[in-house]
Amino acid sequence: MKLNMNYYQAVEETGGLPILVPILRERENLFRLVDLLDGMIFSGGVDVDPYHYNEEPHPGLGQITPERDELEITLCRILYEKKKPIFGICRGIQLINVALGGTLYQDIKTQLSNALKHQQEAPAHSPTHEVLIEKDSLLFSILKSERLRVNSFHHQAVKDVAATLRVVARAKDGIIEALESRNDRFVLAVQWHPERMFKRHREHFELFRRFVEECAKKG
Ligand SMILES: [Mn+2]
Repeated sequence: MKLNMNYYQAVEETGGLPILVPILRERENLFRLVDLLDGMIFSGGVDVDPYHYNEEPHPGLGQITPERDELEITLCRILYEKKKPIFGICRGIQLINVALGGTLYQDIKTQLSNALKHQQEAPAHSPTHEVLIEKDSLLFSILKSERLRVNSFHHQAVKDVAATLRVVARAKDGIIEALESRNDRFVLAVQWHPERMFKRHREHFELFRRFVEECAKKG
C-alpha cells in the first residue's frame, strides 16, 4: 500500500502534524492510537469489500484490501464513538459510509446507466465535473459557494447513506459527492481528491484547513 504525499503535505501546510498509520493487528492498539490522535483522514485507495455491506461481489468490483478494510472500519467506528474529527477522501467517503452502516454502488458504469464520466483522464489537478452543494451544510460554510468544480477518480459511489450521515453535495447525474454528520460529530467526506487540487485551486485547501482547525479544538 502507498500513500500519495499530497495528503500529508496538505495537512502540514495547515500547521497540523500529519502521522501515517500502519496496518495494526491488535484491536487494543487501535484504541491506543485513536487516543493519541486529534482526528483522522481516510484516504483514497481501492474498493471496500462489499462483504462489509452485505453484498456479494459484482463483476465490476475492482481490487480489494481486506486487512485495510478491517483496520479502517474499526478505526472509523472508534473515532466516531469518541467524537474525534473524521475527514474522508474518495475511498474515504465510501469507507466512512460503510463503517457507519451505508452501502455502495460497486461499479457506476454497469449499475447506473445515466452517470457522467467519474474516471477522468485529465490530469489529477484538473477539475472535470461540477458538484452542487447544499446551502445549509458545513461544506458550504467552508467553500462559501453552492457550486464547485472537482476532479473525479472513482468507479464506485455511495448508494444508501448511513442513518447518521446526510448528503451535502451531488454531481449533476445525482451521484453523491459529499457527506456530513447529522449530529454533533465532525464528519466531512468528499468523493473527489482535494489533495490533488489544493496547490492550484486554493478553495480545496480550505477543507484541510477546516478539518485541522476542528482537530485543534480540545474536547
Ligand atoms: Mn465524481
